[in-house]
Amino acid sequence: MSRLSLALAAALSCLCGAASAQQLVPSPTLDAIKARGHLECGVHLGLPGFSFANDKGEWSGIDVDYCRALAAAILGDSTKVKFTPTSVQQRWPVLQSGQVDLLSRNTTITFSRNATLGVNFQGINFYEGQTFVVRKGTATAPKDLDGASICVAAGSTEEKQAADWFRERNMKTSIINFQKNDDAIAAYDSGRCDAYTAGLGALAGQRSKLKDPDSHVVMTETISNDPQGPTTRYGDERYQLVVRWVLNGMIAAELLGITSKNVDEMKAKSTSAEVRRLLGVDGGFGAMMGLSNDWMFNAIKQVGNYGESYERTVGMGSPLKLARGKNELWTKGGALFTPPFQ
Ligand SMILES: N[C@@H](CCC(=O)N[C@@H](CS)C(=O)NCC(=O)O)C(=O)O
Repeated sequence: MSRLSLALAAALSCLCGAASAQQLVPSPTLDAIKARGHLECGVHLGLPGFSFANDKGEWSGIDVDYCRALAAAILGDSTKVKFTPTSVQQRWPVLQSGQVDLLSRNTTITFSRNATLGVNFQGINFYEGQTFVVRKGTATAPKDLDGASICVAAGSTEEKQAADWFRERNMKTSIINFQKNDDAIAAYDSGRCDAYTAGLGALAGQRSKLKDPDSHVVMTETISNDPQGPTTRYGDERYQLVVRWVLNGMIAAELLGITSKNVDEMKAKSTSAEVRRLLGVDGGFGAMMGLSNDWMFNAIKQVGNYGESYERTVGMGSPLKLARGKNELWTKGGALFTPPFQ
């Protein structure tokens, strides 16, 4: 190649680099978050392990952690989040109206929600499966519930799935729905229903809401596939990209062995191409989304990788003591997956 064409190629590649930095599509949501200085995160009303506020109003849980990681990625500070509790019904208008920037609230990804509610699902942070809690000695598996009455929160995936599951099996089960979930639990507790249905992970924490938790059992068999994850409104692709890739980044960090404890060392010393890109040493991935290149470094340092968050909130380091199961990395037999940081 002549010296001239080499020079031309070099000039063009510089131009391309510069052009891509300027070609950021507008993101009204990211602009609004930066201008107000905090993220608005819609969570559950109070579900131990997922999103739960203690007496001091401090939120914790796997869904809460995800919003903290997103705030760290966008604003550099995981504490810059305001949590808005939402019920099964309220969550959609709260998101659609722009009152929150996203839902991180045990919300199942389904076709009809995606197609008709103007919402997009940005990945899976928890594989849930629906089951039942019953009084000890009355039933051991869902198939034992013929003729039973079942309390459930109205407007939930559980309400529809229970109806489908029992109808498909010609079982005579009556589903009693309640506008408020805590009313459904209370009705079950007072003996109005033979069972209460919700997710297995949700029930691990909700069981503590019963007057005498030890006289009830949560079934181990599940009747559904309930993948849950962060949910955004239609529109604003660049913001959606950030929401999706922060979750992917937490999963990738676990896969690559990066933790909140070793992230400084990994950033300084790792020779892995993917680690270096994830932590902003190479590649300029943050800038491609209009963020600091430290976006995932901040999220991992301040919140941790997916596994750290899981253990602390719903796993063995928490009162729920849920095994990883499907929520284990796909390389270790689970279903938790991330595309590459390339
Ligand atoms: N995965 C379900 C979860 C719905 C849900 O939050 N259900 C119950 C049980 S975990 C609940 O606590 N609802 C709170 C409420 O609205 O009162 C969905 O997306 O519909």
